[in-house]
Amino acid sequence: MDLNQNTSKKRIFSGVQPSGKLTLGNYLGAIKNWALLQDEYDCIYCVVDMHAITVRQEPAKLRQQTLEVMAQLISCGLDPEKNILFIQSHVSEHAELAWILDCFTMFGELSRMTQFKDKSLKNADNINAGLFTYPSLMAADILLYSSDLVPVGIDQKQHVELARDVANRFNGIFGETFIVPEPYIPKLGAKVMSLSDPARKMSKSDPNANSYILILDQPEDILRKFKRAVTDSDTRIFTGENKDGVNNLINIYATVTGKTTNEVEAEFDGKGYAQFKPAVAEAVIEELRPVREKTEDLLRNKDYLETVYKSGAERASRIASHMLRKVAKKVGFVKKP
Ligand code: ATP
Ligand code: LTN
Repeated sequence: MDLNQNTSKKRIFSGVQPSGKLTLGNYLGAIKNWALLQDEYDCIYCVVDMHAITVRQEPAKLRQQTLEVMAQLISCGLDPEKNILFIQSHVSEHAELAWILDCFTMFGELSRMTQFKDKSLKNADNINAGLFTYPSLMAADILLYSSDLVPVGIDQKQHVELARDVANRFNGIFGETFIVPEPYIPKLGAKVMSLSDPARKMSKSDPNANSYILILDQPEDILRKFKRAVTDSDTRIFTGENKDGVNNLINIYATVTGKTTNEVEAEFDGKGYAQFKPAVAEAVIEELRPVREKTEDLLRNKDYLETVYKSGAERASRIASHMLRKVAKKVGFVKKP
């Protein structure tokens, strides 16, 4: 099935950076929930390798991670027939529209982006122009597809708001061209915190490998990481203030098992971490097992994977090239013969 602009369904677009291996946070907070949207919406998901090179990447690793993320989108439940799944660098319209949007995005706006400020601090020796104009490329990703909704975490909301401002500015100058997108925070979905510093979110770029669970982690690693997870001196299993570590583990267990926080507290009433931590690990191991096995299968079957991202890029390109032609005409470029 091809997604087309005439359907009454709203369009969803989101991107994942192949800047590392996907974590339990990416899975529970994002991709697992995206799979629930595939019947109700027209969904397009992109592995944003062009965004990833705004910080230094090892080429061989970037290639492998890009394929891994693509495989994981599928193994987490995104059906390649129902969703368009593609790799950003395969659809050149993204770079082309990004350039045009750069010329409608103000230096001051980009300077205010908190991700730019954070990443500049973290990569002080490589504050490149791509890191600065990252949000224009993201705006291009979103606006090329007339996306209505953009599922993102709270950290990306500012970028979606910038995409809205740029869309409105362009529409104001040239007439209705872009759909003005809304950030979309799905109702379901958990914020998963770091296992070593539960005040911070679990993140694939964290230098401490014990802070995150990877979707591809082996069961013994998952068990070891949960056993080492930081909790507090209170040995009882219940949620509360200043109990970030336990709150996080209870939240993970509840999300994976479908139980409420109260049910989890009741289940472990009178029990300690020696019982609770392995139970959380076990639940996560069983949740991730089929995803890991399917990913491993897909990575062994590179031909199938290639068919998916090739057809994804073709379908994406049909939509994107139409929009780019419209934009090129509006800004005054001569029609390509
Ligand atoms: P990085 O470490 O490179 O900043 P990340 O692991 O934080 O990456 P992103 O690639 O920025 O993840 O995010 C992909 C999607 O996963 C986003 O929608 C984001 O909100 C979601 N996500 C990432 N980490 C978590 C988390 N710990 N809990 C819930 N959702 C998360
Ligand atoms: N910046 C996002 C990834 C991303 C994205 C997008 C998300 C790139 N392009 C378009 C939504 C829509 C991130 O780091 N999570």
